[in-house]
Amino acid sequence: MQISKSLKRLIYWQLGIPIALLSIGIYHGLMQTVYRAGVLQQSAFAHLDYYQGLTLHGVINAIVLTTFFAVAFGHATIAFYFKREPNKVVAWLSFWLMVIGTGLAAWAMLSGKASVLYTFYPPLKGHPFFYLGAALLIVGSWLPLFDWARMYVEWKRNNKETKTPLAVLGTLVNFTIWFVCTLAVAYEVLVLLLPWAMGWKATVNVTLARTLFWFFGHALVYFWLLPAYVMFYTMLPKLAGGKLFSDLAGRIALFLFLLFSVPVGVHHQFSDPSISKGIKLFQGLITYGVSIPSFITAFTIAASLEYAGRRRGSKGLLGFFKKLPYLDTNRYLFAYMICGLFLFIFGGLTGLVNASAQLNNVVHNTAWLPGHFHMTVAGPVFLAIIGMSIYLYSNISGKKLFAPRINVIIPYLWTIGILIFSTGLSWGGLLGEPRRTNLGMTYLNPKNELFHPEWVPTTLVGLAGGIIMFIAGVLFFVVFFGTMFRKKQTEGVLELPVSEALHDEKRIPLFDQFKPWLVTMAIILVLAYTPALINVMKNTGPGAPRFTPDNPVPAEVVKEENRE
Ligand code: HAS
Repeated sequence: MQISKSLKRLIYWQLGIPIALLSIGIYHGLMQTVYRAGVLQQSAFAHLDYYQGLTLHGVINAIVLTTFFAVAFGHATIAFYFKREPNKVVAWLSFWLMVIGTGLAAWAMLSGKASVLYTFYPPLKGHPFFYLGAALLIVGSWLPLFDWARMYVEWKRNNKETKTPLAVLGTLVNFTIWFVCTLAVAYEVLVLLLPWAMGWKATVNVTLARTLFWFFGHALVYFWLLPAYVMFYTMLPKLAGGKLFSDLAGRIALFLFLLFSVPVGVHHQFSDPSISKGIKLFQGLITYGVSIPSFITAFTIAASLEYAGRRRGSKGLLGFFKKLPYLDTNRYLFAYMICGLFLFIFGGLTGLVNASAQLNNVVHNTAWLPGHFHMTVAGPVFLAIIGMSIYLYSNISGKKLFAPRINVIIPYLWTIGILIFSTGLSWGGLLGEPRRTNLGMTYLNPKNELFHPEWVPTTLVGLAGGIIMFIAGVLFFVVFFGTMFRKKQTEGVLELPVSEALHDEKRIPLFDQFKPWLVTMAIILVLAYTPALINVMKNTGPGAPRFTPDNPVPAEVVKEENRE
């Protein structure tokens, strides 16, 4: 499909800016493994502090890259399936808000004034521009939803009996989750953190801020995941040479995400004393609920791959695995997606461990956690993002891929890196190795009385994985920017692989409308969060003053009468 120059330019910038920033994000990822393995035994390297680097790593990779990509991919998906372009004024306004927000936050982080990590927990205080930047990035990313929803309503009016394309459904579900969950973090940032960071308020309610953050924080992970799921359902079966096993299974999975993605945030607060056990149990159970759509996906995609393999003449129970196009340079998206799915088997299993309150006691705040989330967000999510970024860019620009053979091995190299890296972290986590700690300063420094020799092998394994991931990342930049600097060979078009369904079930109205699901979502949210918020307000404790990351003493003394 031909698209306008304006939409092409918008998509280029929305993919190009975060990928350029990713170079900083990936560098700081490598540095994390270096500090943690005790190779560096200092608080800063090249004038960048450990926590400053960790903040840049988390914010760029997990917030900026993922949000820009979700919007760019959303524009591409909606335009492709509706054969109409989104409103350009709205789309560009959204883009500029996101760019300005990113610029403000990047300035605060690079100047060392916001080393508060991507969760920006108070009482650690960042520069007000950091919070303002985050708010603008989020508000900017809301705008396209309203325009896409308008396009959907118009399309539906003329296509009452046609099933909404699965990719469109996935995009709308994802941005609805995003809109709902970001309301809480917008409140946290604008009402609690900004006035406190500006010095207008002396103290902040830490417990409330954390609870609002996690209302957003777990749904955030599904906002990262769903663009990848859209690709798994609507593109992967076609790329594998087969069909999607069941279209209805995809719809059910997506609507279940709408119900269960948000009301589970308390599972990040199992150790917070301000929330009672009953609420933790309830949200823990719903957390198992939110894994159901991923189990549905695992079986549906596995069945689709089996169908593809059998079509190509595979024999035996698992023979189909041998017939898949793992190294086909023309279908390189397959490689990016299958590697992501493979990693997600382990990412999902470790998530199920975290969700049990008892097991969570063992792993909370240990290196196990980054072990888990590098097999999720740095697994299926990251691989889908970089694979699709290069695919969209080369198709829309009409430029042939630079170094296609290298391109197809990048996901495998990355997967080997992640498997080694996450093994080191998970193993270390079970031995009590803390996360978010510059281990080289103390625990991994043999001269220090806190030296922990049992964490030497675990962090060295992490370092080995980190180096392999870094090499894969550099190769990706070579391919992406190599393609960008090539001459245009053909007229660029917006084309996406489209999988037919093997079982294309007839339209069931319940699975083709939003209203009943939105109402149910609201009911579950009220049930899960009203008691949690009542608890939090009851057990708040004294307000906290401002702290900086380098000092255990508050930045200034707060008089008793100014505490809230
Ligand atoms: Fe999580 C913490 C529980 C999924 C990301 N998670 C985190 C954090 C991040 C994160 C970033 O309950 C840290 C936050 C922080 O900084 O503190 N998580 C879960 C559960 C799931 C889950 C139950 N997480 C994700 C996803 C993420 C993500 C997805 C990013 C995208 N997580 C937790 C909990 C915590 C947590 C607690 C808090 C812990 C604490 O103490 O702080 C589930 O959604 C997982 C379900 C997934 C599955 C896997 C299905 C498998 C599939 C692959 C099939 C493969 C095929 C291919 C077909 C059941 C779909 C085969 C091909 C071959 C070649 C073999």
